[in-house]
Amino acid sequence: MKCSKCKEKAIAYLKPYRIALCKNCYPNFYLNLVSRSIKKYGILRKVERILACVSGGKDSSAMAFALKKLGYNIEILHIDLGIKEYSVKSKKVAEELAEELDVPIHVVELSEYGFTIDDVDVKKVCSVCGTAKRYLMNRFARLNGFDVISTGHTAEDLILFFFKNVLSGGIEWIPKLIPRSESSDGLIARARPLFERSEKENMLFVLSLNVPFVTDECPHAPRDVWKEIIYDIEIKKPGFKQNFVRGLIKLAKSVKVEKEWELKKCRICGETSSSDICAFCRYVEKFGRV
Ligand code: Q46
Ligand code: ZN
Repeated sequence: MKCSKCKEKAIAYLKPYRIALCKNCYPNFYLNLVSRSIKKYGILRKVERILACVSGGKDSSAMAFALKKLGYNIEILHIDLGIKEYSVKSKKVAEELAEELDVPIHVVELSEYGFTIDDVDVKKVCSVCGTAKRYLMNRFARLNGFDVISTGHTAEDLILFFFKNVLSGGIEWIPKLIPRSESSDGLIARARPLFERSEKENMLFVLSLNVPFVTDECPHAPRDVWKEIIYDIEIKKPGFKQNFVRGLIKLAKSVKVEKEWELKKCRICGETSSSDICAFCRYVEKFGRV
């Protein structure tokens, strides 16, 4: 198979775009797609100070790399979750990426709060981990004057989030699917510049440019049947993920939520919370060693 642009050997055929691309032509094609999403949906602005959250996985590495190449003003945040060798490798990758991009890196250690993800002895470890990451990202961005937090969420992540929440009756979350939210009440603006990109597109980008990323999977990651279902649909209906996610954004913008959370300040840490004590501080109490 030959590259549709330069006739060199192609690394992949991208069905949704009906194009085959080689290692040299793919990165620009990908960067154009990311740039188009950012502009079309007003996801980021060049004047903003952006905190790019890098876990070390291919998606967040692709996000930080693409933003820097497109001329955005990023600094990297890595959260060390304390998941044995996985966290050691992830932190190393985030540091390598920062060095390669010549951008500042900040590392927040979850252990400084008295526990790590390996100490969490409940079934839904990922739910505790997700809360901890969101809390630490927001706190760091707020205390250090960042305008916006950028994450590597993909089209698959948004579709999974939608299915899981709608199936459990949680439609009040639908407005949160928008690719850019603004800062309010101590919550810093959030941006998902890769929301139209698939994991495969991100993987091809990091591989074609040798961007550092961890290949190991988190040992706590559960098997996700929904992800397999989404892949099956994409095989039978190429372009499904992109079309679905664009539809989701329209839905997210049009849904009016009747029940608004009453936002308070956590009595322990002072961060924005829907209850007197925020979920993170409750975890610190539950899992903390001190
Ligand atoms: S790091 Fe944390 Fe993931 Fe590991 S414990 Fe689950 S949520 S799987 S992105
Ligand atoms: Zn708190």
